[in-house]
Amino acid sequence: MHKSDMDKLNRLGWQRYRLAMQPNLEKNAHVGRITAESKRYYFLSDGHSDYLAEISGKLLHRTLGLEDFPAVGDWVLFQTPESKDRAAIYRVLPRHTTLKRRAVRSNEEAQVIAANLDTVFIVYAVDENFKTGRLERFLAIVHESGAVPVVVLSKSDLMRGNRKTVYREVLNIASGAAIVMLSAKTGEGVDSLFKHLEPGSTCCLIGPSGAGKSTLLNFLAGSEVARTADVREFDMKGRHTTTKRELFVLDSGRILIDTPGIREVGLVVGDDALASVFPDVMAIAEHCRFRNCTHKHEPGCAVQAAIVSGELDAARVARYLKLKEEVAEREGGGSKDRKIAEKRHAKRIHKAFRKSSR
Ligand SMILES: Nc1nc2c(ncn2[C@@H]2O[C@H](COP(=O)(O)OP(=O)(O)OP(=O)(O)O)[C@@H](O)[C@H]2O)c(=O)[nH]1
Ligand SMILES: [Mg+2]
Ligand SMILES: [Zn+2]
Repeated sequence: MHKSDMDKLNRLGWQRYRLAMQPNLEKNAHVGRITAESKRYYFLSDGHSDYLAEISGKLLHRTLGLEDFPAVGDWVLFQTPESKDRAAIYRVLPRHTTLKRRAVRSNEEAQVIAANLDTVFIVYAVDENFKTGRLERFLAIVHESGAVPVVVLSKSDLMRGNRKTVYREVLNIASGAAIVMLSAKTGEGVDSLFKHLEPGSTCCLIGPSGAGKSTLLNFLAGSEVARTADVREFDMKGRHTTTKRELFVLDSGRILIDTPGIREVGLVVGDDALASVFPDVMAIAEHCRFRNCTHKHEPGCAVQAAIVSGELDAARVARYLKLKEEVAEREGGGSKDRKIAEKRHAKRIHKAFRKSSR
């Protein structure tokens, strides 16, 4: 790769990726990064030009599940055939980190939200609707991804409750993740975000719809790069203003990925990620009499004892048990996952054949 090409790729975060993964590339490989995806095609950039792209037949044959398809943030190799107006992606380079959740309507297949992230901002609004609801789920998928989670409490200008109380409530569930409270309206608190956003690093914004992800992105970009919508426009189901995942390179050299609000955060995580989210529960569970204690009704259960003594919050333990069950269920259903993936694969190949023989 020419040095000038490399410099352009570095704008997209290539340097960090190269250091982490040391990809072994052919000399003339054309490298790009996926900046957005739509149902049938992708947008990618090599730092110099933007391309509309699709995956090559060769890559299609090798994809088994949704996870094998390119996702926003992926580094890919591509060609630009003269006969076609779209670039062809023929390889997805190994991922440094992968943020995943279970696909909507729970057909159990994992879906990649974004790849090659350094940091993930989990954005929650502390306005009058503030609830810490699915925060532990979000934290779990970030821990599993390998990226660093930061809890961003947005809309601090609309906070009704006591600042300290809100902060403490989040501190109790954030399991050591950094917490930043800010307002993208007044700019208050935004400065302390920058230490989690090194130039050249990639950060993804996730959280419920309406939390203020795109507004924060615009604030950091210094211009309206993403569309936002007034909360009053939200219906009861929550209106999803951002409809696709998209990567933005800011003038400051920071790379941010905006995503649509997530309602269901189906877990695709292992026990380790769960343990990272609930270190307090795990530490106490060490003292249960039985190693395989379910913390529900066993004699000598240290977790139940800690609830009684007030050391652990009963609601938090209940959430832990629920997530643990979900993780175990998924692990048991692995073969089902594969069957669904195989079926899809066959269907996809069939379709591609029909298309090419037309
Ligand atoms: N007062 C106040 N309003 C904010 C702040 N941040 C965002 N908002 C408002 O909240 C509403 C939703 O903001 P968006 O940025 O569109 O939310 P989002 O998280 O991107 O939503 P989706 O794209 O649907 O996931 C808009 O009306 C914003 O103006 C803030 O810090 N203070
Ligand atoms: Mg948005
Ligand atoms: Zn126990």
